[in-house]
This record gives sequence, structure tokens and C-alpha cells, in this order.
Amino acid sequence: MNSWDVTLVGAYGSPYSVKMRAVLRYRRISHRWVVRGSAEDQGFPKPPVAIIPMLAFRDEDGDYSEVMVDSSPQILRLEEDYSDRSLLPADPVVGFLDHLIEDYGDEWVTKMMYHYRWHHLYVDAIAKAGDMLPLMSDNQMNPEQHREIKDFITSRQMSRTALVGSTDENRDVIEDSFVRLLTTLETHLTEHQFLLGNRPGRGDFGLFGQFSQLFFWEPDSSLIAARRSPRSVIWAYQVDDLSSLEISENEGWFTRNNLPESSLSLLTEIGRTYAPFLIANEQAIAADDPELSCLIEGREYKQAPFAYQNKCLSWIRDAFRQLSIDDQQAVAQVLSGTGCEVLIADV
Ligand SMILES: N[C@@H](CCC(=O)N[C@@H](CS)C(=O)NCC(=O)O)C(=O)O
Repeated sequence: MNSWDVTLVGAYGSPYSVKMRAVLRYRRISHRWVVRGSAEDQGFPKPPVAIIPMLAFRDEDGDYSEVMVDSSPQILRLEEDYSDRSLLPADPVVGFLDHLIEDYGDEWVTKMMYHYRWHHLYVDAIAKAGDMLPLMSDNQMNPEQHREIKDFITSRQMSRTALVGSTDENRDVIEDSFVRLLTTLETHLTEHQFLLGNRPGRGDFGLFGQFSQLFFWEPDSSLIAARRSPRSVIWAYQVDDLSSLEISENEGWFTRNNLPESSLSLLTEIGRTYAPFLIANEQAIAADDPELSCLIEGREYKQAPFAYQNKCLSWIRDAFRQLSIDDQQAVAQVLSGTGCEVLIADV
């Protein structure tokens, strides 16, 4: 019997895969990393949806009898199976905020990531991603096949930019939100090691996953990040492998009573962008509109509605409903004035 507990199937260029690898490293869960499509990617059952990262669990016989996709549920599943070095803050109010930050990373910051990789203006980024992504599963791929796959991936991914909102019209909204996020984090990280305390939560890993690409891969955004927030860049290097961070039981988290101003600033940034987007997305889906529209920092932001992100909104509301009445009131108080209060207004 080999010694690892789980296998993570992913890719170096996939933000959610790198996010989950960092979670496994921090949690010291013994694991194996397999690149999708590589020679080692075999013997797994088919996942419910063909996306990465895929997490495969072994049964008592050592066989992979179970696989799952979607990084947030994967994190929660690992919380059920392993108790040490938990990602869930001790104060449930802070836990709710952590969920919100993770979701913002996964669903809004990913727009920045896709934009700086595939938007037609970023020709160096497009060429780089096109060259490198095919080789991830086979670095000895023959040059002809490499060219073919590069062309296929590049045209497929560029044809999808509008689906995630990376259009000429939305460009300023997305790029300004990247710069504001960096500025907010630079202030926060000047005093604090992680987003919600001296230890990382789900939100740290959610943001890190997208930053692993924006800071370490994409040429244009990595320059902007280094200029605007060197501390964010170093923080991302740290979060990539926190296996050596020593933590004590469930200590080290902020609580509802000592959240620093800079954590509230991050929530305010989420309230400027992701919150109005989620509400507009919900309304467009309810009205069967082909396009959602919302105002972000005085500019119109438009894209086609996205069903998965409406699910994310319902998960945020479910998490809020599961809190005690006192905790719900405390969350409402923290969120008041951040712009995020709209997410829980009618719950
Ligand atoms: N919500 C999912 C998103 C996963 C996702 O979008 N994965 C991308 C790669 S980063 C993928 O597999 N896309 C499939 C495709 O492009 O065909 C998560 O958190 O894991």
C-alpha cells in the first residue's frame, strides 16, 4: 500500500488546482499531485463533471472508489475527514466572512485571471499560455502536435472571454478592481500575515489560487502586482506551501470583536464589485434576460448571466441561514456599509 491518502488531479495553469494543492500542503494531508492528461492520470472513476481539480479518495483496499470536483466542497469534505489545521475560523461570524472572501476569489478574481491571460490586447500573455498549457501534461510532446493543441486551446479560450465578462467595455472595471484589491491587500499585509488572522482560511486559498496565475504566470498582471503590492506577491509564495507554518489548536483567528479596519476594507471591495454583480446575475436569471447589467464604481458592467454563480449566491445565503440569530445580527452589523449587505438582505 502506498502512503498517500488522496490524489489531486489538476494542472499548473489551473487556479483552482493550485488552490487545492496549497490546501493539502497546509493541512499536511498526505497526497499525490497528478497532472490531468499526463501518463499518471489513470485508474480514476469518471468525475460528475469533466473539470479540474478532481480529488480522488481511496477506499480500504487502496482503490480510488470516489472522486469529487469543485474546490469549495472539496475543502469542506476534507474538513469532515481531517480535524488538524482546520481552515474554519473559530468564530462562526468570521467563518461566514471567510466563505464570502473565498467565493469572491473563486468567482470574481477569476475574471481578472481570465482577462489577463486571454483578452485580445494581451498578446504576450496569450502567446505564453498557448505555448505552455499544452506541455503541462506532456513536456516531450512533438512540435507539430504542440502547435495544433496551442492553436486549439488559444482559439477556444479567446472565444470564451465574453462569457466571463472580459470584453473591451468591461476592461476598466476588471482592471481597476484588480488594482484596488492589490492596494487593499498591501495595507492589510503590512500588519497581518493572513486575511483573517495569523493562520489561513478558505479565503486565503481562494484568492491565492487566482493570484498563482495572475502573479506568477501572466506577464502583464504580474508586473502590475509587483509594482502595486509586493507584499501580496510574497504572501502568495507563502500560501503556496504553508506546510511549515506552526499553529496552535484553533487559535490565531480574528473574532467579530477585533476585525481590523483592513479586513473591512477587503469586504468593502467585495461589496463594490462581486456583490452588485451577484444581485444583477440573480435578477437577470429570474427575468430570463440574456444579459445582466450593474454599476460598478460608476461604470456599467455587462455580461451574460452565469447559472453557477447564482448557485454561489444561494450557498452564501444558506450559510447565513445556518447561523444563530445572534450571529446573523453580528454578520449584518459587520457587513453594514460594505456593500455586501445586499447579499443577505432578504434571507
Ligand atoms: N468551481 C470550480 C471551478 C473549476 C474550473 O473552472 N476548472 C477549470 C480549470 S481552472 C476547468 O476544468 N475547466 C474545464 C474546461 O475548460 O474545459 C472549482 O472551484 O473547482
